[in-house]
This record gives sequence, C-alpha cells and structure tokens, in this order.
Amino acid sequence: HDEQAAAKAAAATADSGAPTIFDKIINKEIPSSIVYEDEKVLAFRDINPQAPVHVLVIPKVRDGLTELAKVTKLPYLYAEARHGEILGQLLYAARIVAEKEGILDGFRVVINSGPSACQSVYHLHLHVLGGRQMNWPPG
Ligand code: IU
Repeated sequence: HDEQAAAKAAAATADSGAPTIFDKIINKEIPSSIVYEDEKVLAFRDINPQAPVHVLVIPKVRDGLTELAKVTKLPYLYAEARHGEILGQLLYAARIVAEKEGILDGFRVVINSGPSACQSVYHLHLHVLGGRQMNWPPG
C-alpha cells in the first residue's frame, strides 16, 4: 500500500532527537481536535483516522521515552522504571478517552515502536482505536 510505504519512508528518515509536529500540537501552534487534556497528557483526534474513533494520547514532555538504540541506531520505545508515573497517566487518559467516545464495548490501544512497526512520529503516542470491529492480527 502507498500509505504503508509512506509510513516506512517517514520512519526511516525520522530524527528521533528533534522536536516533532506533536510539540506544535501541544503548544497549540497547530490546531487539533482535543478530546482530553491535563497537566501531563494531551489526547487529540488523529488527522488520518483508521477507525471511527482514532485518538492519539501523548505525554506533553517527551522525556527520553523514544530513544535511538545504541546498537541498531533505530528509534524505539525506551521505557525505564522512572517513567512509571507518566506511562500510567497515559493509560488513564486512554481509558477516559474510551469512555468519552463511547467505545467501552471494545477498543484497542497501540504503540508503534520503530520503523518496522511503521512509527512515523518520534514522540511517544498511544493510538486509541474503536467504533468498529477491530480485527486480529493487525496488519
Ligand atoms: P505512528 O504510530 O507514528 O505511525 O502514528 C503517527 C500518527 O500521527 C498517524 O496516525 C498520523 O495520522 C498522526 N498524525 C496526526 O494526527 N497529525 C499530524 O500532524 C501528523 C500525524 I504529521
């Protein structure tokens, strides 16, 4: 698919250290459709939704949660014990989003980590997807 090829190309060229478009969304320099926000977390609608409900939940501070692997030089989810609180807050926000959006009958929370998983934005984000039958395995 064209879309998958584009995602892989974006992933391959991503600079995991630089600010991403999500910083601009956090700062409200770029408008987004916000579903939930608190001091630490922002949840907004994905611009290219893959389901009737498709919301991204992100930490306002990136804090090393997506890092370059020293060996492979590929970016990936780099959770450490010290991230426990923010990771819990992200899942809390995902639950609030699912309740607000009325998808408690079934929803999926996804983290794409690294190029082979088609990660395209190198600021940790949870995808909250629902509002249709979700299939397994995912693509
Ligand atoms: P991924 O897991 O890194 O592939 O997901 C990035 C998502 O960010 C993807 O679903 C995009 O549609 C979405 N997105 C967005 O909502 N707004 C933007 O300005 C950009 C990407 I760039």
